[in-house]
Amino acid sequence: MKIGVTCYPTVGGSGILATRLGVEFAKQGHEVHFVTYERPFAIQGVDHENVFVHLVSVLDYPLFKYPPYTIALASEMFRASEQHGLDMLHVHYAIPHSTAALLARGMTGAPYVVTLHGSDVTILGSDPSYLPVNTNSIEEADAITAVSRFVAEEARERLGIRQEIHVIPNFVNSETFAPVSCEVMERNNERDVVIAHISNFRPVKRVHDLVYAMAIVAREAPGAKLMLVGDGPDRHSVEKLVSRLDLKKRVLLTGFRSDVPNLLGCSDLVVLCSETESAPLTLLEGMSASLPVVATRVGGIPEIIEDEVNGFLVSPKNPEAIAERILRLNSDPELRRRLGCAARETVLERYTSEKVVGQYMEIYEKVISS
Ligand code: GMT
Repeated sequence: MKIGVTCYPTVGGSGILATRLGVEFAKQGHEVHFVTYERPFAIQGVDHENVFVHLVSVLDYPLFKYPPYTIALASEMFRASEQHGLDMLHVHYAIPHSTAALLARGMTGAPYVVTLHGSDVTILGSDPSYLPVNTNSIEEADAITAVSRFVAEEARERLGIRQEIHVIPNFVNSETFAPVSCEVMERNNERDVVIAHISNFRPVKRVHDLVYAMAIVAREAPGAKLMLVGDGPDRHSVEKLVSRLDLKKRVLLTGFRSDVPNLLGCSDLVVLCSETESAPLTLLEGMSASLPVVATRVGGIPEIIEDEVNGFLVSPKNPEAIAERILRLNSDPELRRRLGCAARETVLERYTSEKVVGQYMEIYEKVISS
């Protein structure tokens, strides 16, 4: 099969998921053509057999305040389809990718599948500036998928989508994200925990809540450390808060890291305190590494975490609740072990590439043959 894939190549989980999925199909012998404005981050510096990248070039012109990216993308989709005889397009994140795919299908006849990831439905997708065109471009797709039941329900409620939406969860490579011993840093206090948070530091992640929680944790567990991995708009203000709360010795901001599996090997638990999430990859990665997780009871997270069974759920915007769960885990290694094992079991049962990738292929086969 020849599959065109469009996503945001260098920001966010939707691009990572799209690239992971494309690479999995390429490994199975399919031809995968990424149509994006940059080479997708996850394949930078790596040449995969059967993987091709078509870069979208956007002509700037003094007349434009906003260069029309959607037209440039649709043009590149058209070119890639014509030159390589693509069987279909799979677009991740509806805005503006499904609109470009709809335009391209009008010219080539190639069907398109759209995967809804989160704010393409909620925050952005339902904003009046995008709503009618976004809804129409999703509704017109040959198949629609969503990464959680939460996103599917939001698409029905907020966008009024009536077509069937197939819920296909996000996935991890359970061998890449496996329990490993700590080799990349010194663990000089084995008694208190190392907490990991990995994100793009967008306001929706509420990283400040975790820093406030850490101030509470530090009073009872002076050896506990927090490792904040990643970069993004809130990083600077988070750094300032760490200084203001006198936590510089306890909180390490690593910046962006490409060796997350190793960092998880040096961690005892993962915390995610977002105000909304559809199906966070970082949670699945921590769970796959057999770590207990503390996460907010928002969006699609309760579809993954069962409170006190394979992690802890807490209410959002509540540093005290996060601190309380961290302290419980800190003082009870057996609880950490039990939740961590259950977390890995959950991943192996439902969220590995082996369990998930085939669900997309079934959809592709249906849209191509109909
Ligand atoms: O929707 C967004 O805000 C951005 C999007 C992205 O591109 O990273 O994130 C969403 O998609 C990811 C991949 O499916 C999910 O892991 C994230 O939970 C989801 N983010 C939100 O819903 C905030």
